[in-house]
Amino acid sequence: MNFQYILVEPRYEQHIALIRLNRPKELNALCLELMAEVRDALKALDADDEVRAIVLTGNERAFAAGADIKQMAGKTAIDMLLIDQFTTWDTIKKIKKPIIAAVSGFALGGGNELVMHCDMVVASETAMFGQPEIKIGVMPGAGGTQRLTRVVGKVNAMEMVLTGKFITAERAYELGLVNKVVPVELYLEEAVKLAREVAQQSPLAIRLAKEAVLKAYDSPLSEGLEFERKNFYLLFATEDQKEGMAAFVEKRAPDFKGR
Ligand code: DAK
Repeated sequence: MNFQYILVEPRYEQHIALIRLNRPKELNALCLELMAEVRDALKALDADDEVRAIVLTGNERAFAAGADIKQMAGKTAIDMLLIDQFTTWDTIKKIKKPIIAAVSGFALGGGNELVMHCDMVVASETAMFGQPEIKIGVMPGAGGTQRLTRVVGKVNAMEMVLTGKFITAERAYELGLVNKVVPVELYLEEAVKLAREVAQQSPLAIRLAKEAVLKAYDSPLSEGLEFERKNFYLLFATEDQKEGMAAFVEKRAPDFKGR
């Protein structure tokens, strides 16, 4: 897959794909073209049967320092409306395969929002997270006020969104924004390790379980439980359920086929 602003390795290793944001001079600022490439790459990987987990990363200095301010600066409200970036972000939100963010350096504004679109996050000790939009006269626009608040709670979200202050990886861990914090030389490796653990499971079970966890974000408990129940029953229609349980009984490793 050839792109201008990202590097994509669909076969990074067995069942694991890697997407690397690649505008290093601009700290991976998320220009519209880059976001469109991320969307297209994710869609292609989602449709690729060989891929069971996707790792999304930047470089050591920056995951992404936010939307491209230079590209946005002169825009009017109507320009922004007509550009309709929400469709791109909504497509990313709907990717069915698990996405693991490997974050080092800055994850700011839209960068942090992109991290929050991922399912798990491994951060390097040098990672900094923030929603600094307030400092340039705006506010988060890709779910920052909503997703952040659900994860870190009202007062912490208020502090980040209203002051624009960055938080460290350690603080992000305390607040539940990231799964683990590791030395900088290990962040990608650890994210891939996590991807490997996910990729060993039944892809169908992973898909329905991801769907069910995400359902908890925007539905009352009773509706979420109902949804979970249906997905649970559905998995008993898969060959992987038979294989997984037979393997347990026979004391061997399961061989999941995604059927
Ligand atoms: N946009 C464009 N260029 C950026 C950038 C950004 N967000 N961040 C950094 N750069 C560029 C710098 O301009 C500089 O370019 P040159 O001057 O060398 O040409 C280069 O990257 C290196 O940056 P610095 O020289 O500033 O490096 P420092 O280490 O001194 O500072 C920094 C690093 C990350 C603290 C600083 O660059 C910074 O504050 N950057 C801006 C962070 C920020 O405000 N981010 C939020 C942007 S607003 C939406 C979806 C998403 C969004 C909105 C709507 N919809 C779906 C509707 C998102 C909005 C945002 O993210």
